[in-house]
Amino acid sequence: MILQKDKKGNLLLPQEHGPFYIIGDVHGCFGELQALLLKLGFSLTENRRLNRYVAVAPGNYKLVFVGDLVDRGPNSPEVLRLVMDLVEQGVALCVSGNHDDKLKRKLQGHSVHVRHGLELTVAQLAGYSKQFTGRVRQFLESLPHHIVLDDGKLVVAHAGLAEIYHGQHSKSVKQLCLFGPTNGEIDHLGLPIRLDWAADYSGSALVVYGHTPVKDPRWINNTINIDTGCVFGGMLTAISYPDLVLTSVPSTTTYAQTMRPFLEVHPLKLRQH
Ligand SMILES: [Mn+2]
Repeated sequence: MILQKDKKGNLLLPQEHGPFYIIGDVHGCFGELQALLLKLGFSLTENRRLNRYVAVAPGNYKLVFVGDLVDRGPNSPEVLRLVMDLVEQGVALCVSGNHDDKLKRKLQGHSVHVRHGLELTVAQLAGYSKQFTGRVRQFLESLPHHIVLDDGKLVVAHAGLAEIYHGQHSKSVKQLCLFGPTNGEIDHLGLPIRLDWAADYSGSALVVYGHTPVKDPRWINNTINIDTGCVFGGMLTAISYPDLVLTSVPSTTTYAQTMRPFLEVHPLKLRQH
């Protein structure tokens, strides 16, 4: 696979037409990720001699992860190992989520608040070699904040992205991709108030994203949120592209309590597929 970047380093893969399976926030739910990949028809083995996972995709499908591979869940290091191996093998692409970005800064030696599940990831990584954490740091540093696929018809960004920023690269676009727009205010739980960019979206590209847990995958305009809160006791969801079929596996247990309630899907805004 040729990774094309524009002059400013943003990842463009317009020649990649799919088909894809795009996967929502995993947050260290390794067992559920394995179960979802099996359900999608991937075969997954571990080559112990090379210490690598090997996946064989059904047909010519590739995986695209919307980010937030880590934190809160039971096994972030193995999720990282698997996704890193699949990206190396050309079977998967991945964009950065806000949790991945924070782990990257932690591994780079920056001072970050170790909370919101990062404390679990740090403890889990303590059982791994320095070589492995170095590989994780390099991998996280390589992740784009969004990717443009299929001649611009598909955009994947962790928190979604308004059309005017598709293919753009700047510090503020990166912030939007990782966190989504906020209005600068704090709610009663002390969390930033998130604005619903998707409600105003009228772009022609399909935008697939995660970040804000929803009870069911949420279509609004030409966007879909597939973060169905696996780590919070929901489901891990994939959407196929271009045929837009949803596949989910339930989480085994509630690994973390969400401070925000899951967003309910507004029936009038539901798009049927
Ligand atoms: Mn998340």
